[in-house]
Amino acid sequence: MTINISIVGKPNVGKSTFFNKIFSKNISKVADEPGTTKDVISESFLFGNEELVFHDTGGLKKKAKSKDENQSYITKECLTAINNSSIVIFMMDANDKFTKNDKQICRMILNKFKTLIVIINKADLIKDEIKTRTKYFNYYFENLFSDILIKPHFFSSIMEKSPDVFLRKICSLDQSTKIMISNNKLNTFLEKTNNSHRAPQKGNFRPKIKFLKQVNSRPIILKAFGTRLKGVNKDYKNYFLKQFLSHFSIYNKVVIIKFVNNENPFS
Ligand SMILES: Nc1nc2c(ncn2[C@@H]2O[C@H](COP(=O)(O)OP(=O)(O)OP(=O)(O)O)[C@@H](O)[C@H]2O)c(=O)[nH]1
Ligand SMILES: [Mg+2]
Repeated sequence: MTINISIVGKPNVGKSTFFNKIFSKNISKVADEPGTTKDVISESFLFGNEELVFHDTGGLKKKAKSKDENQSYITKECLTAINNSSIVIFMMDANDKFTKNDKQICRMILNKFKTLIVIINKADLIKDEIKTRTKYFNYYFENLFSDILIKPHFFSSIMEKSPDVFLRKICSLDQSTKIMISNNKLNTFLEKTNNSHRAPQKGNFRPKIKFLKQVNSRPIILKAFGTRLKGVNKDYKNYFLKQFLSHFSIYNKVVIIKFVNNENPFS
């Protein structure tokens, strides 16, 4: 199987250095100035049974700064690479602040149902303690992306020996998008969740999810059937989704659960 992976992020964060590191060759031009990569550079290799195709893209800039022709070309090329990939690596500089723009880019990637891997590069240049920076980035990914389970990875594309850990992660994340979970397993999960924390009462009634069924993989979509489900509030939906993600160990991607007010899923 072929897995397409795009490496994206702001200019100069080290995308091309990381790309070259994967292939242990200087394929993509690296320079200490933003705007070095313009055209998407693609290269592939076999990792186990998988053909991994990496796409190194030019740096993305905030909309206001993207007016010039050069930048709009880079942005367009980058978006095409994202659309053609199932996995997107979003790279940041470890000393950078997490901005609204970073949030928007990650959200855009997730909304396209891509698997998102976040790499905080240049870890060797961290001025604070690594613990402080880990807390800083974890905070944003836990709080701004409350509908997915994701943890950023710190890395140094020039100091660390091998990016193998990411190659293994890519393969396992790709596998996890193909799953179809049996009704049996889903309903064991449902019973456990209902027993520990059922949806709160709305008016005189209490919603009850009675049956859970996966209707699609890539993206993973589930239907939750039950009574009075229109009364399930947003907090409970988020809670239920998070419980689902951790129970089935689904990381780095969006899962959709549709609540269907219907007692009998077969009707
Ligand atoms: N200290 C340190 N420097 C790094 C690291 N990764 C990349 N660099 C340096 O950062 C600069 C930019 O690296 P590039 O790989 O060209 O960055 P890029 O993200 O591809 O940049 P654009 O193509 O302009 O978007 C170069 O001087 C690299 O040597 C790292 O992990 N640590
Ligand atoms: Mg580059």
